[in-house]
Amino acid sequence: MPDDRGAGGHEPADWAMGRPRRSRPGTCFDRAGEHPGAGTGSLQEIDQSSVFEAVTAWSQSVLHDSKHAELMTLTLKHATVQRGVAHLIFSDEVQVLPASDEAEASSPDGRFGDVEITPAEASVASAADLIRFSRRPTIIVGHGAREAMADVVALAEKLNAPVMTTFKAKGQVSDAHPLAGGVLGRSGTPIASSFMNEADLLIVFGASFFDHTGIERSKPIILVDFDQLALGKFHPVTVPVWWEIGLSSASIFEVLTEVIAWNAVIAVDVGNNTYSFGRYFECGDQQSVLMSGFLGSIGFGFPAAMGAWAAAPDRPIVCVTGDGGFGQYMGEFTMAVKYGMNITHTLLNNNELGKISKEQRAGEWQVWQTCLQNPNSRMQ
Ligand SMILES: Cc1ncc(C[n+]2csc(CCOP(=O)(O)OP(=O)(O)O)c2C)c(N)n1
Ligand SMILES: [Mg+2]
Repeated sequence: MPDDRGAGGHEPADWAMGRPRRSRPGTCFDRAGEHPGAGTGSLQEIDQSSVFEAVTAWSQSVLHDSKHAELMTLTLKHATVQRGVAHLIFSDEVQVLPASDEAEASSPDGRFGDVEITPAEASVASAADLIRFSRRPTIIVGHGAREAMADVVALAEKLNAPVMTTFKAKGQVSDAHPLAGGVLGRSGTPIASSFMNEADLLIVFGASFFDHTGIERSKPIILVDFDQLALGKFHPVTVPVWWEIGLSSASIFEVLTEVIAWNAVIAVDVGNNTYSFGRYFECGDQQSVLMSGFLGSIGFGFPAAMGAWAAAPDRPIVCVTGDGGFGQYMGEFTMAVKYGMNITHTLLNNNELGKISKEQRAGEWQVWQTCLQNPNSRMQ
């Protein structure tokens, strides 16, 4: 087996990191395939392409004069986009060939379109109506929601709705959480099935309707999934919502555009969060924006908001930062509390210095030392 790096050393992991969370490339490398002795019935000769056809999303033979780096790139692209196994077949002769000096590895940059999925307004409106008129909404999460649990739990708390999981999603919500309903279905708990019986609306995130789970299909169901095929796969659901579970920055700033006061002073920081603000927030003509000159200093946002609070006592003060930038001046919070500063802070927490990760990827470096461990505390 060849080393599992692309020519030039881009590991498949780099691709995974450059992609949305849901996509994990599955790549597979195989020996044999097309070689000079092919067709002569030589030892262990099998037609690899046919054997693998049924179980791979994509399969290619690598020949001695193939564009090796490009094939590797395409393999990772297929694995990522099609979310299946992409397969390269190497004959013995090819796998020992030295890479040509001109062979250049590519990176994920420029090879994928933006895949952020914004749900259709009509779907969101129908889902919101159902939620508004339900008395006992109940949330069911599957494995597909594993990386969006903070948002799901926040929704559960807002609706005061129990959260049950499929068996595969066990542990995605802590059993110590007051709204945790445990596992649903054949491996589940009696309390979960009683929640299911009592529910007048099921809000399902990233779960397949596998029999084992026993989601009651006759109930009104809102189903959210990024996979169009998973929406209503086995039977119709009341409101299928095609959406990448979790919040997109576009949707956050769309909401902020609606809720931030017409005459607010808005202090922003530096980082991806700020670029998203620039791209998606729509300013009114009486709002003022404060930002660090040349987007120079992270940590600017919160102290700037405090300054604005002192300078413009009659105006609402809003602050938008990332977790990295806010963390730099988190101690200032004590001063804001001391003087009762009425500042509305929107913190876009991605547990990383997101802009730096992005720059590292753009420079074709490994992403390193950019993840953040944020304190898990409620401030009052
Ligand atoms: C004082 C200072 N330190 C470091 C930097 C380099 N820098 C620019 S953006 C950024 C990351 C900001 O992370 P975060 O606030 O979490 O925002 P995100 O990009 O994740 O939205 C850093 C460290 C800087 N501009 N200023
Ligand atoms: Mg961040």
